[in-house]
Amino acid sequence: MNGLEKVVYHDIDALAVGDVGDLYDTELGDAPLAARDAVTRTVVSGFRTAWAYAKKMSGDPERANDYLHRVAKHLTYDFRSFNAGIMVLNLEKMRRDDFGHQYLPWVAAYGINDQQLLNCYAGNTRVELDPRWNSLPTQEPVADPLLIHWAGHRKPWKAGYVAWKGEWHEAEARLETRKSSTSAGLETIAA
Ligand SMILES: [Mn+2]
Repeated sequence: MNGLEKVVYHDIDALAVGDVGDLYDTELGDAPLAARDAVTRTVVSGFRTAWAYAKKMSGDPERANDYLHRVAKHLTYDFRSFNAGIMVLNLEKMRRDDFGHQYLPWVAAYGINDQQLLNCYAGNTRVELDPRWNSLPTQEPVADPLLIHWAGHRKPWKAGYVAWKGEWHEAEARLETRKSSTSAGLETIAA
């Protein structure tokens, strides 16, 4: 073994309300990662999203062509896209696939983002994560979340309504209490 075998990736616009240790325990088998299905209609089909990215490269048709060929060569069939905000990554598998050399350069070569790269890499070989581990209150009705992820432009720390905002503020308040008790503790040590 060479370093960590797996890791939980967690966006900063998200709040764990369940035990992330349970998320870490997700069985990955030989899949490169676990993530949940995309919800937003425009990114549900992996191939459709790849075409949308290629369209953005229309000023450079050679680059767009190269990108689409790479995707089609790597993934035989269309696949359901996933949201890359919360993932369990199989680092052992990604090292074996030489992800850093074989796939990461696609970001610079084609101007795609992390989510698009990981979708092109994993295709339909990912493990499906319980959507409650990546509940998306800006995109779907949410009940019983384990991890709340405010994807998109509406954020709980900004003005204006967004569902489950109260949970964010409660967590913020808990953090403030912890901060003040920690500094009080440090003062006691200093004294
Ligand atoms: Mn996010």
